[in-house]
Amino acid sequence: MNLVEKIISRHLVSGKCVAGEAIKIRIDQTLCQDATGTMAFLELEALGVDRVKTELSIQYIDHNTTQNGPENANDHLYLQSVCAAKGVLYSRPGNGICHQVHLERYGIPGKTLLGSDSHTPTGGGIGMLAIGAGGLDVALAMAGEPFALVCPAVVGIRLSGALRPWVAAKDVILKVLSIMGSTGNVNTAVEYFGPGVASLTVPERATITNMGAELGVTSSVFPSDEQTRAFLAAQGRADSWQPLAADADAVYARIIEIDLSELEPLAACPSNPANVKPVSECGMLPVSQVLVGSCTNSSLKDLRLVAAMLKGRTVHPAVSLGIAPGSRQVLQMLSQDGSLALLLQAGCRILESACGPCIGQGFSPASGTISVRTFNRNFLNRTGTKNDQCYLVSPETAAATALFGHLIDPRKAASQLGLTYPEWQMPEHFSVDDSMVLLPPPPGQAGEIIRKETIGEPPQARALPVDFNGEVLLQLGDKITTDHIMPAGVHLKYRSNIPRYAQVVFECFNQPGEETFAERALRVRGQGRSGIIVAAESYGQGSSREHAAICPQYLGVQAVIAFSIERIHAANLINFGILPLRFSQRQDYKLLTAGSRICIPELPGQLRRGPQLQATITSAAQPGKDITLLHDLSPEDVELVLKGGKLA
Ligand code: MIC
Ligand code: SF4
Repeated sequence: MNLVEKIISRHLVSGKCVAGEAIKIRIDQTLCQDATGTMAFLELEALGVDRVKTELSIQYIDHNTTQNGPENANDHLYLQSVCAAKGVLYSRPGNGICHQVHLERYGIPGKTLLGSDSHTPTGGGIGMLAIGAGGLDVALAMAGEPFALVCPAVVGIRLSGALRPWVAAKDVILKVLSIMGSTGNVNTAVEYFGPGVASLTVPERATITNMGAELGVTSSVFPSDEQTRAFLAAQGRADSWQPLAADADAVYARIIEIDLSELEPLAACPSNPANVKPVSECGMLPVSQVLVGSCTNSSLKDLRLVAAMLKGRTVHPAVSLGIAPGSRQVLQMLSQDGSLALLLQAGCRILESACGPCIGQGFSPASGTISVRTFNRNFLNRTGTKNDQCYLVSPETAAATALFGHLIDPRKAASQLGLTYPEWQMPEHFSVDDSMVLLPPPPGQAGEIIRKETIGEPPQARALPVDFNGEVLLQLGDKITTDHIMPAGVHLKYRSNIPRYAQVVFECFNQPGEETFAERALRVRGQGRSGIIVAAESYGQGSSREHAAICPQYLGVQAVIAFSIERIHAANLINFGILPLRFSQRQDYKLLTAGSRICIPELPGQLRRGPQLQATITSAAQPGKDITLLHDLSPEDVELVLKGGKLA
């Protein structure tokens, strides 16, 4: 067996561990972050659960920390009090980004982790089977329910050689993205193996598994070996270690060979993480902003390297350089070893240990200028600046760029500056201090759950009609991300207020002076028709935010028809009573422009009978045309979606 199969088999509750089979697995640990956590806990309360049933559940405060207005702090009060009541650990604001802290303090090789954040697979860097999901699925896992998924086909990535100086783990995953792309990888997992694995430290592995989210895979996993043991021992957690690896004769659906020693510095160019080019071929692009941080590249290793490169130098006058350490542990150690002083001396702007600019919370670049980031997503407008140009690179490339004021290959920068590659030594002991994580009191001893006025209600379910009569609200193209559907940035603070947040569904497609998407959807709903969204390939890429289903559902959307829908988003649609459908004939897509009508008679019977649905469309181009639509729902999903979702 390969490692993914081994971990799945040990956690299997139902189904067969065979690629493509519907399975359910036991979840050992859960994590939530605050932008998805408030809704997840409102849902957990709605489920009537007194106390969580996992080995460990933890809530992190890391996304909504700018606190413009009372909403963020109100969410934090609610979360702190509800975690105490339900038996959940609470990581206070300032303690760091969920994935970084979880890796340092709570991840355990061989365990399963379900997180209400798409970058949860960061935990694969330590040999966990870590999966991102919508908040309701995480709430159900906290309630002790197994997690349902399609058993993934496992792609093996065989690493050989070792990285050369100035080439980084980020370049490995950018290489993988250039090979596998960011679409078409649904129900796939990625497993790293081969002689090159041993040379990569846990933080480097975590950078690689983190951006498996951008491939759209279910999870990414590294073996648990001597590197893993050393990392856990340095975190004072040696007893959490166990060796784990694929069998020597393990079988993979596909094998990709990567010789680490042949890699070079790469960049993901605007505006998709899979739009990868060698940095040396990007040209001397002038840059206004460089940001180092996010759950991808904010480890001690990353930031010490940046400090060493900047030592005794000043950031280029055209550049604003922001650094967000991934955790309080990282920041403490940078301050203890003098790296923080080097960064300050160089003119860096030190941000708090949180997601910050990665989710559009400040640091939007100037219009028409280039931002270079060590983050994982460069979807259009995610920085908060319209038509932004964001490049994703390694910390090595970022620091070099900050010094030169234009995008530059760090090897070239090093030779011009006479820099030798800073050696990295894993500390024998990380600075361990868990005092910012609150442990829940024993059952019955927590105080009241605090609900300020901005804490809303969990979503209201709406059953699907027997005879489906819908209208297309919007016809979209390829790679529509959940950032397009539900913008974050300045709207992120409305996550616990569905009616308010729903006003900005598809805001980026609204035209000045015209009816907004939300107004159109509510008008159609008021006329008694179901709203329909039509899209092309890879609808719902990116984040796990279930609001990308909840808010459209609130506006009356009851179906999405696309060529393909990404895994987490498809599950979120079902969870909130929206039908995920596929075209059987690609040419039908063209007919379904906004305003077209679709009737699907006797929907429950058709859904239960099989994967094909007969529908009639009436569009400007073709009145009264019969078409066939497809669904991939299991019998259980059919019943759920008909009722209006899992809460119902
Ligand atoms: C993201 O990186 O887009 C987020 C913000 O972390 C999301 C979760 C969210 O929208 O709250 C994710 O990746 O799942
Ligand atoms: Fe936070 Fe960015 Fe990571 Fe999402 S991708 S968890 S916003 S740091």
